[in-house]
Amino acid sequence: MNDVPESHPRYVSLKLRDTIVAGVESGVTSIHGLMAHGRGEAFDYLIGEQTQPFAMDAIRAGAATLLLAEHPVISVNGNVAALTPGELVAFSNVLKAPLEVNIFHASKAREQAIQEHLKKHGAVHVLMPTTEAQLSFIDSNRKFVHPEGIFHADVVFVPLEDGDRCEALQKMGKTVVTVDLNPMSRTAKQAGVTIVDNVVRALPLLIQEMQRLQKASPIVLREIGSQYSNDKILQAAVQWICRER
Ligand code: PTJ
Repeated sequence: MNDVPESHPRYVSLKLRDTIVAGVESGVTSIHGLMAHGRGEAFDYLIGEQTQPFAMDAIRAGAATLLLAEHPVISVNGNVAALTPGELVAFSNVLKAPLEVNIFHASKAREQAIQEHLKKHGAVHVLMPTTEAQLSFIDSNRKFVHPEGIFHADVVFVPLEDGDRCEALQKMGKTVVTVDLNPMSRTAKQAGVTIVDNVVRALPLLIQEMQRLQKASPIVLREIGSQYSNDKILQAAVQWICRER
């Protein structure tokens, strides 16, 4: 970004806007991704553009859930690929889980662009959608998955998800951990763990938390999961948004 000085009070937010615009220009992000990003910006403004305690609690539960998983998979769409490519690769290495490209707005070219973008940031292997394996209960492009990836997974990390696939994954018996700045979205309500935070802040914290919990016993991890209530976390987020200012 050349025209906005670092001292600008909205610098971080404007820099993220530039990153998502660059994502569209390079063919990684859908044009619709700009609208999704704007929606996210509005909610981020309302939560104070900082990671709040309800997000930290969800990050802890999300880390425990992912560490307990037998076949965790990280689903990547055009927005997340543009905003956090390096973090996604680091996350995949720490969790020892594959990255899988899965997009809502169908485009073979964009799927390829996302795969190449992740590889440029250090990913060795990126799973791609196939027609061999399809999710039930869903009609959109997101039903096309990889047989050894999302199709086989018991826990799926799906940041900036659409509610339909979240519901389909749950119906197929999979646990969903999501990141969504809108605590009222269908995804936020459907997921097992919803981190109400900006993905650019949440991912590094989730990686840190997984590293911290990596040596914890399954009993400790299960205990973290059993004490967690997604409904309460979403309520806390809504109350925080509606607080008196
Ligand atoms: O690459 P594709 O084709 O898979 O498309 C990706 C988008 C994000 C465009 C697509 O999944 C979509 O349309 O999503 P929605 O239904 O608009 O939902 C996006 C959700 O993510 C909204 O609830 C936003 O508030 C939220 N969101 C947007 N930006 C961020 C975010 N949450 C966390 N961090 C963000 N940076």
